[in-house]
Amino acid sequence: MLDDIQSLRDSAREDIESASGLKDIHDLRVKYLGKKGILTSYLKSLGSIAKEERREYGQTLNETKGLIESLLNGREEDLKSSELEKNLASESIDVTITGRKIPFGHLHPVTQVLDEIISIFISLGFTVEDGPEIEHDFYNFEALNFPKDHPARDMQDTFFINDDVVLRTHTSSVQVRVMENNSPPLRVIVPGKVYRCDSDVSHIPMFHQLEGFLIDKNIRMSDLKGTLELFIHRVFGPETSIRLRPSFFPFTEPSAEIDISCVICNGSGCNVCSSTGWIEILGAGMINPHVYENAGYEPDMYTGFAFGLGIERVAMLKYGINDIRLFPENDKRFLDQF
Ligand code: 2U9
Repeated sequence: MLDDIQSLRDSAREDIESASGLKDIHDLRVKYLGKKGILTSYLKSLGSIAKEERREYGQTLNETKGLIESLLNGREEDLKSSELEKNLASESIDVTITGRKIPFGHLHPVTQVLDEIISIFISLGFTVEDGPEIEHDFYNFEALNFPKDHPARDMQDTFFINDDVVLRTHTSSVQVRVMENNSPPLRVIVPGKVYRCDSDVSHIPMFHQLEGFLIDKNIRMSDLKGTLELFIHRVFGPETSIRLRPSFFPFTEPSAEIDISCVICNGSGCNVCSSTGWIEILGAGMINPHVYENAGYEPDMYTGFAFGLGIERVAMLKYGINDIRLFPENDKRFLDQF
């Protein structure tokens, strides 16, 4: 019996010394110490040993188990550290290689221009308001002095939800809501999406607008001109000239289109300004007294100016873009340039 155990020890030692990897160690642990392992089967046979020999035999088996375990653990450690040495020798890190650049995203060019314009008006004391894009006919048209069946409604290429509800064609609808809930003095801008059924190189069915107004006592056309000239100088530079041309909007009287000297050719004439030297950039005017009445104001008490501009149009001029449809297309090759 004891001879068998000695030869078990010898064969275990030989096996463990010739193990060449961690997988071998695992297999040998199973072979000798596993549930069905050689040593385990010896331990199970203890019961059949004569009582007087059992104690010594059991003790020898336990010592053998301890020996095999420590041989396995020792060899395992040796193999692990030689594997580590091997890896350290073969894997090297070159700390002088330049790092890989992580590409950062950025805001959409329309958002960049919108943010710039909003911050200019905030610096002039205007507050920013927001409102529904699906709007009642009253706020989008009626209150802004577009009576039902008035031809001026045709200018707006409206998307109808039903006879009384539309996708807002301008953000001025929000200003009517502001007037209903507040008393002058008011200095408000409303940036946001608007919808018109139109599509070509200079029109898209959803675009961004910023409409603004200022209402107080004794506000005059010169206040309108001074404010918008300052705004234009901040966006396009102080060398930019402006001119006012008479126009018509139902919600303002008198009304004007505001042109800037061409930012491309400086007024000498190019295809962007159709050789006129001027580019139309804003609509504006003094708020029509009917709008005050519709909002429940005393029409003789206040005066005010209002203005509106398309954000994509400003972005096109700033960046020299010739097709407005590029903005909603979201082609990364286009967007990456801003
Ligand atoms: C209230 C009363 C009047 C806002 C105004 C314009 C002139 C204008 C256009 C510019 C280009 C819209 O995006 S665009 O097509 N806007 O010309 N907007 S005055 O007038 C208001 C606003 C609110 C209560």
